[in-house]
Amino acid sequence: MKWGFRWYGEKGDSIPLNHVRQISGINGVVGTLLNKMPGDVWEVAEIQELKESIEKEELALLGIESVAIHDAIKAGTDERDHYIDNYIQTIRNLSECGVDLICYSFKPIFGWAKTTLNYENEDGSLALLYDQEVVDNMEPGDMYKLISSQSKGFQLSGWEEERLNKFNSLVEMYDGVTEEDLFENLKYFLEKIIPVCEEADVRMGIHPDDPPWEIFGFPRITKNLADLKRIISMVDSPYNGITLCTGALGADPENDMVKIVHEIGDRINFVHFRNVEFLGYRKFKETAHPSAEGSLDMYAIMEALIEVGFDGVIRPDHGRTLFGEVARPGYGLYDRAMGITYMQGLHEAIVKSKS
Ligand SMILES: [Mn+2]
Repeated sequence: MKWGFRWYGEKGDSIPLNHVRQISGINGVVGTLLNKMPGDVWEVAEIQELKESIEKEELALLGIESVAIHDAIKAGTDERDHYIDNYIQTIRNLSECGVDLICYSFKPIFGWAKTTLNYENEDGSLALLYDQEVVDNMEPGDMYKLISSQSKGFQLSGWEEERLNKFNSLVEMYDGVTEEDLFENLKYFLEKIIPVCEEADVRMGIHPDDPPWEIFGFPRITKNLADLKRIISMVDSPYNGITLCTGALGADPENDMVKIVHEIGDRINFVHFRNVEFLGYRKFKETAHPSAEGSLDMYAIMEALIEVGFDGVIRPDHGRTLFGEVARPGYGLYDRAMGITYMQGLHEAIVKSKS
């Protein structure tokens, strides 16, 4: 496995790369260009600049998350071909710079949602929490206000102000778009891009819904094993793969993470390793990575990944905010650094016990 760390760039991240490189066993970072809006072409010079800033610190650029999908593609409007062409150009440009992994999601309006970004645990650490009851008493537009009021000034992916300003037109755009339509629109997109990915040697990994159920009545198509199987069968290529996010899918106790790994293991192109604690029906909080801290059996998930021969990029996903650090919610340094060391410990123990 390649051990990665999500990094938002020199201007967008609270953590300098020379700190990231001190994490033991780290291979590189999964990067982004925060200034890019969905639908923009990522230019070679910009990607190259990002790559060089990372390589200067002896780290590799292991992939990009995310290259966001324009709403015209997701909603299937007349403009979609134009934006798919742009996406294809971005794939080619990333390939030219040696990037071979793209994480993306195909979710209308709300990419991810939490109801508290800075929930204070008893020990004073901060975590993200989701409570469906809070959402049920909100209007969709209020979710933007909630997220931006708790973002500590960081620009959170999927919650850009530009999107908020367009909120009403976005809602209109998705009016009448069913789950079936969304699947069809994804298929249309994949059929166009995957041949290019094969040629350019760039693997795609679709990120599951977070939380993995419908919110505010918008269709969701990456909620569970059945959805993921349907997506990988749309275009049967290893380049059309999944980002296995254990904390996103795992927030629904119905999703058996070990079974999911065993059933679609050969199509997992990227792993986000994260634990959550179930607090009630459709209520959960993000925890430290070890199994004992949450509701998921992280040992069993790591074991399953080893059993299916996963050898791609894995990174610690959201951790708590600790030790008084000021960080993007979920993306502090300390809990993720401890998380990756725990992951490497699990990996070493499982590999050695099997040999
Ligand atoms: Mn994730």
